[in-house]
Amino acid sequence: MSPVETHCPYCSLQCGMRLSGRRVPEVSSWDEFPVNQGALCRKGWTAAGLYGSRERLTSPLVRDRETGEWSAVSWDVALDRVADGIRAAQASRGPDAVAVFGGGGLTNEKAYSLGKFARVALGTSQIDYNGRWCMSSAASAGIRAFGVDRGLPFPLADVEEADVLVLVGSNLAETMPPAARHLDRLRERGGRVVVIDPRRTPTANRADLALQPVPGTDLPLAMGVLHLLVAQGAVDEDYLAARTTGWDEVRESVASWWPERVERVTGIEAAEVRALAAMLAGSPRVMVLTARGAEQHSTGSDTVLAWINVALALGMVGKRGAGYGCLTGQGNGQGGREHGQKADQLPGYRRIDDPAARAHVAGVWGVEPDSLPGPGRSAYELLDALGTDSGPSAMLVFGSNIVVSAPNATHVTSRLEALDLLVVCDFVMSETAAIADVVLPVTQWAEETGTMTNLEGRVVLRQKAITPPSGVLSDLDVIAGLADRLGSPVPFTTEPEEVFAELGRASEGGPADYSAITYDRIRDESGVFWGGERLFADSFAHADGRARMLAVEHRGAAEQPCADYPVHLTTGRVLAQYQSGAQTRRVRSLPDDGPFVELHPLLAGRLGITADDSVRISTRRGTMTAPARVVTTIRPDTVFVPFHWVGANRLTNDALDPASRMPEFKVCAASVTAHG
Ligand SMILES: Nc1nc2c(c(=O)[nH]1)N[C@H]1C(S)=C(S)[C@@H](COP(=O)(O)OP(=O)(O)OC[C@H]3O[C@@H](n4cnc5c(=O)[nH]c(N)nc54)[C@H](O)[C@@H]3O)O[C@H]1N2
Ligand SMILES: Nc1nc2c(c(=O)[nH]1)N[C@H]1C(S)=C(S)[C@@H](COP(=O)(O)OP(=O)(O)OC[C@H]3O[C@@H](n4cnc5c(=O)[nH]c(N)nc54)[C@H](O)[C@@H]3O)O[C@H]1N2
Ligand code: SF4
Ligand SMILES: [Mo]
Repeated sequence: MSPVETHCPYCSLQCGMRLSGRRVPEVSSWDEFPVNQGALCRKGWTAAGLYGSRERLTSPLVRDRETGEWSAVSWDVALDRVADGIRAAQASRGPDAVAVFGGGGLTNEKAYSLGKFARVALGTSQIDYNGRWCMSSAASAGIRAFGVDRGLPFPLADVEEADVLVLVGSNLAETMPPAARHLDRLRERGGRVVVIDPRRTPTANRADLALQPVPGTDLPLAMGVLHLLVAQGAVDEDYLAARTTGWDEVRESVASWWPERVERVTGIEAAEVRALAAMLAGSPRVMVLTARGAEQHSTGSDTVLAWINVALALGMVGKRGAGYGCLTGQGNGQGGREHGQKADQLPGYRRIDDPAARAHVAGVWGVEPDSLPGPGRSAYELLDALGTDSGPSAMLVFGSNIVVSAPNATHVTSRLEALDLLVVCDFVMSETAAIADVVLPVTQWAEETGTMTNLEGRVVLRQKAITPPSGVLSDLDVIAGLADRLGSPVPFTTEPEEVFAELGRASEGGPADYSAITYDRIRDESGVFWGGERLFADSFAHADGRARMLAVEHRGAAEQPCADYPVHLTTGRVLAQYQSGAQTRRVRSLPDDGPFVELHPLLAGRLGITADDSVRISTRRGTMTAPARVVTTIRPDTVFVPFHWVGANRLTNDALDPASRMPEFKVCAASVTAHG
């Protein structure tokens, strides 16, 4: 049998790979696929490891609440039980008594079906997903500034053509390693790389200028850079006049951000701020890319707007090898936010409160527009409301391990436990599945077909390569089975290519229009970009074709260090683990060293901590202990904990960005002490 061309089960690069084998796939390279050209990171090479795992779920399970015991049941029994629970909840408290929580790792077909299932079969407004914790701040800023949200509005390889690349809060050498080659090529060409991160990461080791700000201060840094660009006469007035609105207010807003003030707020020396501005001022092609370091803040969307203002002021957006982009994170981080699993959204990136959008989508679905619910709660607000008087009493989870990855996780876990019914679809017993009432075992990655939209807006096809074990069904089967039991007014198809065609019709005419994309075209063209390869060359997506420059203000992190909690805590990723670790912690060939606390020798010395000592770290919300890693690469006032294991999120702050509802994963106030 010839190998199947498909894509990695993990991040938004969606590296192409070939799979052979019948029950356990074997990974080999697919050199012709343009995004990664055969390169994979360690997680990609070992992705098949999950198939040998004894922890694979192959039977529906129900848990006895009294004894905590699990029993294996048939699919009919399990789905009947879920449908009964849904009916009971909705009978007493209305359609919104049932919530749905989706994921940015789901294929477009699943995300679309899930959104339709919630609105049509359940009639609930209460649906949102983990992408709210991923790139929602950049999405909200992109929509406001450009009128459309596509993570990178150009192919990733354009990065190589920049003269200066500014990475704000991205550690791509560890989070999308095959992408790091673009940085190397850019530098070989004589271009320069700037990395802004409180830690000197492997990405920063590839930089010509590495700035280490206090966490949560990327916004005033951008203001300071723009202040200097104005002072130096480096802004492109012709571009601003022809292609933007709002420049006067923005110029005014940066007037008082002189470098010494920036230094006081960000901890970056005034001379370094000047060095950055000078580098940008003289460069024909400047590209700014943000990632979670800049975005996962209660000020995240304004921070992105501040950096977009820098790129616009230099006249860079729409120019090849320049501009602004967000490095989306999850496998389908882009497509997952386009087709309706978001609380305020219908397929095609349409708004659920737009009457024309409701009429179009209802027409495709075969229901009355008035039957569709309105917008629901955002991810964290939804979790926070579970089991309360006004919140849902039942929830279905598809593709998220909330217990590990939600902020203020002890509180969130208690909300999950307060539900009358928690249903989790997964292929392993994740920490969230472990507290569910019903666990439904689903097919994974190489066992099923579906499309993903990568960080460039390129729609790619994951093709089924191996036979699933008996006893599992796909998420699409689960959705259709429940819709049927609940007496849905319209049927749900389980054939991915048919679902994709329907998604195309539902998205037609919307901002993210997939109507011209087919599986065949994806196969023939190495993926298809929605909206075209490069956006913004001539105009932006607002009605007048202009970008909006929006003045923002420095507010700072929601929680500032104080006598009791004197250091900044930030969180993030390591190369060998993925997200909540539900998948990668079960791949035996990947190192699973457990969590750690990264801190500077100056801080460690003051606290009497040496390498590998057990450290207790506490915030207003919780405590964890982990071994110390004493490194000179982090700011002395900041500690870092990876979030792939239970613990980090017991500490994190649930303060939300007012526009995107993104929680402040990347900064809170903590105390650190030697433990035991
Ligand atoms: N190995 C691995 N790769 C992944 C993932 C994974 O779990 N593991 N997940 C995927 C997903 S979903 C995502 S969203 C992406 C995320 O990709 P990245 O955004 O690159 O990853 P993070 O580690 O969350 O954050 C990046 C950096 O932000 C820095 N940082 C912390 N606070 C601040 C701040 O206030 N300002 C600035 N400028 N920087 C700050 C951290 O030190 C960290 O090095 O990775 C994707 N790829
Ligand atoms: N402190 C801190 N917390 C964070 C972050 C941070 O930087 N710091 N980052 C945030 C970000 S950017 C993200 S994206 C989230 C991610 O965090 P999670 O939402 O927990 O994401 P995953 O760990 O990918 O969880 C996916 C779960 O669904 C299962 N799964 C995978 N594919 C499928 C599928 O197709 N169908 C079904 N039914 N199940 C599937 C997996 O086995 C796993 O249990 O974490 C957020 N939490
Ligand atoms: S970079 Fe991302 S998509 Fe590529 S192999 Fe690694 S995890 Fe998979
Ligand atoms: Mo993410």
